[in-house]
This record gives sequence, C-alpha cells and structure tokens, in this order.
Amino acid sequence: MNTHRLWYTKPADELPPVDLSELTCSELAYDEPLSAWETYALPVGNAYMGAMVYGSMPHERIQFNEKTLWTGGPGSKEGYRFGHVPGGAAHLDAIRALLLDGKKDAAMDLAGRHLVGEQNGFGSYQNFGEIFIRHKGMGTYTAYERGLDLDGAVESVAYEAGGARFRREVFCSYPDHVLAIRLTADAPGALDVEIGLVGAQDGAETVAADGGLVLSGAVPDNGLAYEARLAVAAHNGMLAWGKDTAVIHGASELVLLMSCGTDYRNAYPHYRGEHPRGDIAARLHDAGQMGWDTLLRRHQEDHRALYRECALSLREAEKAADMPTDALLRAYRSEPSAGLESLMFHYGRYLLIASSRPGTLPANLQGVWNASNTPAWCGDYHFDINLQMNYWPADITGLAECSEPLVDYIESLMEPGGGTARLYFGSERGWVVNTMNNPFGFTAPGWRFTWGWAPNSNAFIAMNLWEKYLFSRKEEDLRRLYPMLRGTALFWLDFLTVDTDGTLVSSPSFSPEHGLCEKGCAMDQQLAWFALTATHEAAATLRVDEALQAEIASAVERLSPPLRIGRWGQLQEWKDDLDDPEDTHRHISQVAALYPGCQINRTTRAFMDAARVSLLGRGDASTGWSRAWKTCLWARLLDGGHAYRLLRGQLQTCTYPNLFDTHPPFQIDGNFGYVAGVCEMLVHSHMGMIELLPALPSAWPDGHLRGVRARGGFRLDIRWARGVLAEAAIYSSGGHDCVVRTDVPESQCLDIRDGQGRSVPVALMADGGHSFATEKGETYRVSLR
Ligand code: FUC
Repeated sequence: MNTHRLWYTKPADELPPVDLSELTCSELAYDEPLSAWETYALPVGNAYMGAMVYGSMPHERIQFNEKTLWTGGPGSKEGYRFGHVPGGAAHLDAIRALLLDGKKDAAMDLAGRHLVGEQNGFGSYQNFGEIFIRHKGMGTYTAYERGLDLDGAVESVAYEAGGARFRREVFCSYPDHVLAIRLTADAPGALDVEIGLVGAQDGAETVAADGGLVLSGAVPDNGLAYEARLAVAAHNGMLAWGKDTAVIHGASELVLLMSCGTDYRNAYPHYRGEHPRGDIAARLHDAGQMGWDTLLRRHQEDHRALYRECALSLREAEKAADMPTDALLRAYRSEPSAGLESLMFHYGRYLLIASSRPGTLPANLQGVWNASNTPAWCGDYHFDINLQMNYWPADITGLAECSEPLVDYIESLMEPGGGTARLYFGSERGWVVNTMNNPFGFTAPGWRFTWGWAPNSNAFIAMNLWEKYLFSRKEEDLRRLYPMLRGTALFWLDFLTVDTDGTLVSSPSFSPEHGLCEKGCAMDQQLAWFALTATHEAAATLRVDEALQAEIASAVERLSPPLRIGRWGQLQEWKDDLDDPEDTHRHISQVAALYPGCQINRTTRAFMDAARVSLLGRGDASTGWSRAWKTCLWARLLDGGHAYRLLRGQLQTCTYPNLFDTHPPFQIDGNFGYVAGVCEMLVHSHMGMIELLPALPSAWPDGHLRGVRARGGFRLDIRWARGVLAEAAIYSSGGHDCVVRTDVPESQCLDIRDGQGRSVPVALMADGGHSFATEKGETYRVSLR
C-alpha cells in the first residue's frame, strides 16, 4: 500500500461541502463558503505553474496558475510608486520625540497618518484559467478513484464506464516546463471529448491555432501580457478544431500539453521582459517531440531527486493507506493516527517542491495555487511570519534548492527596499521590507500602520538566509548571502535610536499585527540583535568589513535587552511590562528568539521558562500557521507532548480534506510550518550540537526519520524504538567537527563508529555532548553503548 498518497472515491465537486464550523481554527471572522477547489481538488505544480485537478465527472476541470500573473505594479491603472508616500521620514523624529515623552496616543496618531504606504498598484495574484475536458455520451460510471501520488508527483483519476476502463493522469514538469495530461481508455476508440481552454481575465481570448489552443491577452489593470498554449495529440482517433476548442472522436489515448507565461521579469523598476510566446512554443514543441513516457520519466527523476531526500516513518502509518484521505481526516478528529501525521509531513514537502524551484518567484500565501482574482491578502508575500514559515522546512528536509527562489527574491528587494529605508526610516545605508510585498518591489509600510509597519521583516527573513548558510556551511553560500545580511545590519544601525535609559531601541515599533505603538518591542529588539550578530559573524568568517564589525559590536553592547521577564513570569512582548495574561492573539512575536531564533535556548533556562509562561498564556487554539509555529516553539522548549498536541490540533481543526492548511481560507504556510514542527521535535542543531530526539512525543514511540539535515553540513538518519534512540547515521558533507547528544541515562554514553565500523575518538562534554572530528564524505553511526 502506498503511504505517500492522497486518495478519494469521489470527484472533488461531489463530496459534501466542508462546514466552516467544523474548523475551529479561526480567531478572525470568516464566512465565505468553502469551495471544492479549496477543500477537495488536488494540486500539481512545477513552481512556475500550478494546477488544481477536480477529477470531476463526466467532465474534467483543471484550474491553473502561473506565478507571475499579477495585477498592480508599474503600468497599473491606479498608478504605482512602490507604495511610497513621500515625506514619511520627515515625521519620524516628531513621532520618536512623542514616544520619548510618553505620549503614545499622539505618537500613534501621527504614525497612523504618516508612516504608511499607499495601496495603489499593490495588485494581487491572479487566476490564469481552466482547462475543460468534456466527455461526450458518457453514461453512468463505477469504480471511481482519484489520487495524488506524492512520490511520483502524478495525479490520477480512474473509472469504468460503458464497459471500458478510463484513466486520466496529470503532472506538472519542472525540467520541461509543461503541464501534461493523458487520457486513456482500454477499449479502442472509447474517447470522445471536447477540450477547452478558458482564461480568467477580462478580455482573455482563446483561439484554435497552430495545431493547438492559444489563450492570450493582457491583464486589464497593468497590461501584463500573458499566454497559454495547449497542444493536443490524439492516438488513433479523429481530431477536429472548433473556433476555440479541440474535438476528438474515437481515440484511445489523448495527450494534452500546456505551458503558459507572462512578460513579467523580476527586474526593478519596470518588471517587464520578453513576451512569453516564443518560449512557450519552444517548450511545447520539445515536450511534444519527447512523448509521454520520456516526459514522465524526466519529471519523476527530477521530483524524486528532491522528494526522496527525506522521509518519515512512524509505527502503524501503513494503516492510513487503506482509508480515503477525507475519511482518514474525519476519523482523526476522534482518533489520531500516525498515518495522517506522516502523510501531512510528506505532503508539505511535496507542496514545497511543487511551488518553489530555482528560476521562479517564491511560494506565496497559497504556494502557486489560487482560483480567485481577489485572493485573501492579495495572495502576496507576507513578511511578518508567513513567507518565513514557507521556507522553514526547506534546508532541514534536504530541499535547499527550493529556497533558492527566496534568495533571488530578497536580492531583488534590496534596491526598492533601499528607497523605503531612506524615505521612511532615515536609513541611507540599508534596505528594508515591511508586512506586505508583491513581485513589483513594494517594500513600503502597508497602508495601515497597525499591521503595515514591520521593519523587522528584513531581519526576520534574513534569518532564513543565515540559516541556509548554517545548514550548508559553505563559504560560497555565505558570500552570496552576505550583502543581504549586511544591508539588514546597516539598516538597523541607522534606524536604532537612543532611549531615555541610554540604550538603543527601535522606534516607533509595533509588535506584529498586535501593537502597541511603542519603543523597542521584543521582536524588533530580538531581530535587530540577530541581524547585527549574524552579520558580525558573517563578516568575521569572510574576513571583510572590519570597521563595520566594530560598529556592530558597539551597537550590540548598547542594545536595549531583547529578552525581559515580566510581572507574571512571562517573556515580555514590549520593553515595558504590559502583557495581558488573557491575551490569546495568534501572533506570538516575543518568542521569535526561541524559534526560529535561538537566543533563547537550553543555556538560558530562565528565558525558556518565561517563554513557556507566555506560550501557555496565549493558548494553543489558533489559525493554522499559528499552531504550526507553536509546534516548533514547544519543541524548542523540549516539550514533545505539548508540541504534539499542537500538531494534532492543526490536523483536527485547521486542515481541509485535501490536506491544505487553513487560516481560513487556505494558506500554505501552515503546511510548511507543520513539516518544520515535526523536524524540531526529532532533531535540534541550533546550538552547535546535534541533539537527537529532543522532543519526541510519547505518541511516536517507534519511528525513522531519514535524510533530515543538521546545521554544519550534516545529513542524518535517525531510528528510534520504545521512545529512545536505536541508531543514527550522520553523513558529513563538509568535514566539520560534530557534537552529538541525546537524552540517555547518565551511565550510558554513545557509541560512535566510522564507515568501517571503527570506534572514533570522542571527547565527552559536560552537557552530554559527544564531540568528534569528521571527514568529508564519511558516514558515522551513533548508537547507545
Ligand atoms: C498575517 C497574519 C494573518 C494572515 C496574513 C496572511 O498578517 O496575521 O493572520 O496570516 O498574515
């Protein structure tokens, strides 16, 4: 049985609508009815394009996207100034002076009027269109099943009708950049279908031309040119063209290839490149020449090279394979099962591979999938937690390649972000982003101060970049990332200001989406600390920028402490002790230093305790991403039981039957955060040491995590039984020294052997760490003695 598969016995649009009240995740009012697209259709993608397959009967519907199809940006009807309303920085000093005077309301009022961007031309991510496959004369059907094989990255629909067995297969190839669809029937000539291609933009036109269907147009808002082409190849049937359809009669196999694109190019300030027509035609030509089998083989080789890098097996997970996924999820509400828990892990990795590959924009709020022209939060790049979370699972689960688009994107934001730093923050040297960003260099604060002012976003995302280096530990990676880190540190050096106590604070500062208008909220201070210390370490490693290192060192000394313990034992969210113990807001920014940061760790017990108090205060119930974050946080607190409770709750209350995570609506960050949460429960490496099974929940007594990465260039296989380590293999890709520990009774130590089975010399450390030298390319086996 395939434990890497989602499957259903009905088409997406014939399953009972998901009732929002069954999902208790929302703390925000949401009353849109949930569509079959969102809850039951299944995704394929190659990161450029994404498609949602309904498996509808008798007619198939495949909705598709292309990641660059956006409204807004240069040329948009509303006008576009990258969100900048000139003159913001002119008010900065006055607002800061009010805050120094304790006049918070007046500061907030002024900030609300001036420290905002404008929405004009922000735009939103668009729906591209749908492919229709209309079957003629199909009567009743039986033996229906549709599924998504995560390992093969192929979606299939199978059924019987009129004595013949039919099959539809769909995949989206990254190497050949096409969406490929095959229809087959085991009775000769049983396929009688009409194919249509319909655009979702006003003014989109489809014509039958050049042996295919061509959908083209320009986005009415900004003139962005787009095109989709669909090629049809029928075996032993008759193919005829209508005005905008292809009609196939009497075929037994039909292959459809579709590719699409726009003239968007991520290049400031115009963001336009070539018309996509030539590239699309060439791709379709090449893919058509290759034929189905070759295309499929190339697609699967490409996908599996990433997908098979990492896998989780939990005891009794196979049981899940017998149950359709919607039933599995339903059953899980009353009886949690390891099968769904591991399937969700694999699905998260599948989704990242399908929505983020080199050469594409990063995965947005819905990855690459979106059926609306007015999606929630514009389907954008949100920097106050969401984009960061999208990439938490990348490097740690062997998908470093998938976070390349993030690096490219951040690099592309440095120039517009330099403008924002100057205009709003008085920083001449750095770059900044705020809460909402689009693919057109919108780096300004949002159009409301209370959610839009988020300068720590640059440091928050720089954390992803720095982590990328920590995992690979390759100097060439650090060289590439360094300018982004450096620009972030320079921003903070410029923006930090002196408080009444002589320390350096961010001002004004607003704890993400939560408030208050203050000086030095915890998250700003923590992330400023991170940006400064990481840049310092990077500069020292690369032996560059000595003067900057000195400037940073002195600023770090004067920084107002990022971690403070308040009156009820909590980790303070603000510099003043203002936290309300009843506050259950989904953002819990004050513990960013626990995860994804690591300023709070085993060696700072008092802050660990305070973080625990804050987490307990906020409670578990929340939206999908918030739960996923809390899973990671509880795992960092070494409390596997609580981390597991969060993860279980996410599956029970924030997950649709197609396993999309929901806010609601569908938001992919929770899918990715889930994967990161599982990893944090099973391995830590943020303190210069690999900790095996640091937060193993009792619900997972036996298991195996293969291919997980640890910082320092290590790849691990970890097996455990009855709640303790059975064996781990540590592959060293860089030959760096390794320190490993796991919780074992005091009398026991670890047995560490090299590839030839020889014991390696180990230095035992006070904290239980076993330190040993590694050789590049060698694998070491770790077990209990
Ligand atoms: C942040 C969150 C919201 C939502 C949005 C996309 O603003 O506070 O809950 O996830 O991003």
